[in-house]
Amino acid sequence: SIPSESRQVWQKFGVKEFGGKEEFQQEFIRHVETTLARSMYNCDDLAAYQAASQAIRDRLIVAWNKTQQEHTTKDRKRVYYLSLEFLMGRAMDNAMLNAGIKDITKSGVADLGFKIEDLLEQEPDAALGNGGLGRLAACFIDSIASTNYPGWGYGLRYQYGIFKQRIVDGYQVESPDYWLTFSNPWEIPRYEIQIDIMFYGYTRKYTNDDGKVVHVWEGGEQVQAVAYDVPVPGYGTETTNNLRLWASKPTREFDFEKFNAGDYESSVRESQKAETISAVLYPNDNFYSGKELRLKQQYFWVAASLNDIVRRFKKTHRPWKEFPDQVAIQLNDTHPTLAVVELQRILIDMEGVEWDAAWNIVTNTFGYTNHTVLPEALEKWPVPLFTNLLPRHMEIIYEINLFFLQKVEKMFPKERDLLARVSIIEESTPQQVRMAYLAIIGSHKVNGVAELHSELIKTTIFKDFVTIYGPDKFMNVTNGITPRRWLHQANPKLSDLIATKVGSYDFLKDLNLLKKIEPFAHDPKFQDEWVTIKKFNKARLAAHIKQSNGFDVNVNALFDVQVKRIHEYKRQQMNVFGVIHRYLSIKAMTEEEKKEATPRVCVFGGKSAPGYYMAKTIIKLINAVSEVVNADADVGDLLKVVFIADYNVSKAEIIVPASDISQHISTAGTEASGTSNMKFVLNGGLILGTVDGANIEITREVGENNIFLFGHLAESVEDLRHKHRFSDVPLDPNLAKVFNAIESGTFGDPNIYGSLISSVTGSDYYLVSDDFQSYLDAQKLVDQDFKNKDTWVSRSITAVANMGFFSSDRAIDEYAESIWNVEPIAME
Ligand code: Z16
Repeated sequence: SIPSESRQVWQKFGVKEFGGKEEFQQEFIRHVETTLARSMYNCDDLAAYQAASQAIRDRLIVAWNKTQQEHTTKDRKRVYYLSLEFLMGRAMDNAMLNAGIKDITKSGVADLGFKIEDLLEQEPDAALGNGGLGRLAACFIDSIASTNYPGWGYGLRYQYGIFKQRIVDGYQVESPDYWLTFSNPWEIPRYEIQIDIMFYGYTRKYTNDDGKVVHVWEGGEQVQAVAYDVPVPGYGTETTNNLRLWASKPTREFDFEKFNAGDYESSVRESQKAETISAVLYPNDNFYSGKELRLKQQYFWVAASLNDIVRRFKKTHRPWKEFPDQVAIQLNDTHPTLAVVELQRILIDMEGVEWDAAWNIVTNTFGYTNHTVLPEALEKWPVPLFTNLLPRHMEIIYEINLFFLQKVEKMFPKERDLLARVSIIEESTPQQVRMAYLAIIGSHKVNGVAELHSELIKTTIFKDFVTIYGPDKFMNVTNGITPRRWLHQANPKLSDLIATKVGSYDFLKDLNLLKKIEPFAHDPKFQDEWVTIKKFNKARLAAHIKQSNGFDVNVNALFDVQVKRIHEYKRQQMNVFGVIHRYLSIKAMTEEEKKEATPRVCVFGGKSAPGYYMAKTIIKLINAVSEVVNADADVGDLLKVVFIADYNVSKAEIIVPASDISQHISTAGTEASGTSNMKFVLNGGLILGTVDGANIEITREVGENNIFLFGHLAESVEDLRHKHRFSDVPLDPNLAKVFNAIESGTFGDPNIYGSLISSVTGSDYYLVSDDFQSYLDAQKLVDQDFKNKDTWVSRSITAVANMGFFSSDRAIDEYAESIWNVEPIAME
């Protein structure tokens, strides 16, 4: 630490946050001329983006330093959000808005000859996630900072984010997303924070001088974890939290030996192998694939994070039993479940804590969030693979399981089957480690992400654990979204309009204040402004479509949007079948009837996992339908079909504010929550959806007149599936017409769609046929209601006014209060 006489010099020259426009410009030019070694003669948009982001970065770092110092000094409990995905999107606009410096920078760069919008476009998305789960993590860390909680995110610094999607001949083609081509101004490399991580090797035990049995794990391969810190600025607060992402690097020892022996090539190969651990994000959403590299990623990230957390705790010199008073760790899905085992290992093997005391600490530290009930998404690792990669962890899991099963047997001595059902080890060939069970047993709270979903996990996949632990261990925290990005940033005009009625921008911190616009739902002037903004946002999307797809869409048409990962359970196939049905209806219309019809633009977007054949077929069908429909002169403006390639966070910011209707039409009981449903409604679009996930709570908040619901309820799904399996269920007649059109070659070679059609005509697992008529009825209602502009806009306003509950700030407060037991720290 610095001697006190030197501190004065430090204080005199300590970096301050820039205040006004001129200070920003000074910093901007300094970065152009020194950081980038350029000048006003060769500064293009990219260089200007880089210079502006450097200036903003400096400001964030000042606030980051101050926050971290404050949190360390106050020494209160912190929360750590462990997520294998953080789907952050772009950082610059968010940083400016949260720090309240957008006006300064905007006019600052304008004076220097640049448009801020052009600079923002230069930034690549940080696309370190697949979909809802990753974006939720991004919204959560924004809320944790904005509500002044001391909290860090921990994740992996993938060199390749989710793949980029192009459409070639109607098919999805993937290419790598190497997003770090230009240095990333939003990260601070911490080369000094290096943590050794081991894989493989063997275990051995010995009795030490005190007669204690000590377990050692040794002889494995080593890699190093290097920290990269991403500042997370809160909105309207100086609090700037940290997202720490780990990158894998070879350890020095590991290449030295071979290098010295002259075997340069293989020494380099070894080091490249180490770097592959954090190289690429697995591109599956709601699907588990048991690859060894994925388990390596999980352990690498978990071990580095826990080492970091434990090191920070040890600096406080508290006894171990106080660990849960200082540390809360949230497991975002089962991906970080190894953390439970790793903490137990650190405590018993490295720190000499007794098993029971250690296990108490562990279970009081962790909370586990479940995001799905789909069986194909639940992680199970084959015991042989696990034992080979992490031998000591496997031993500890056996111990955890043994103690747990002994407890269960004592509680329910007569229930022999129960033990097999709840065992962490599934007795299959090979045996499997059930990660969700391990996460439940290792946590003090387990939560689902919307009410229905939280009920479902208690009555289906985790039923036995409710019997064992009682219902209090299981709870619901309905997901939320950050209104900063999803209203203020994506839809600045709407945010400004709302502010005129609320009287300030306070609704961005207290979203329930949106209620204040409800009295204006029928106010003609307010309605007018509302409609004008929606039209502006539709025109902005239309311009994007023109640029990316090459054709015009009518902004007066109803914009009907379904953008999300492509998955059979999300039922994009039902949507496109509905579009075909609409097309066939239009073809059968008289000119008189056409005048009465509501024109539609059907927008699709989303990525398929590269190996997901059925999802890829759905994309192909959407594009085939788009080609035929858009070129059909009989149809004209009545129907346009658009597939927007490479759907990502920054595209969502353009698409979401432009919807009149968005579709959230999963088979009831399959979508845990959904979060884009919240984003669309917050931006004045209405939902066409099933009684599933958060749609149910959105209905409760906005009122059932302001949402279009259809389809069977979750409670009927099992029976319906049973009927399909054991009897002949006739195909819905309208769907039959659609299939006839496809099979007769209306959309090209019908063979392409054979398996897609037979998935419905066969077992129809997702109940497309069962829900189809109800879906068409709801669509018809949408068409009719959209013609009544007055009621439509008042419904839109009323819906937005009642969306306060869906702020991720509310979700974070619930986690903080009932799971983490952490409190906000006001900055001094
Ligand atoms: C994911 O995005 C989700 C669940 C899951 O098990 C894995 C992934 Cl990658 C999604 C849910 O499907 C969605 O309903 C939910 O809103 C989201 O997680 C956030 O909870």
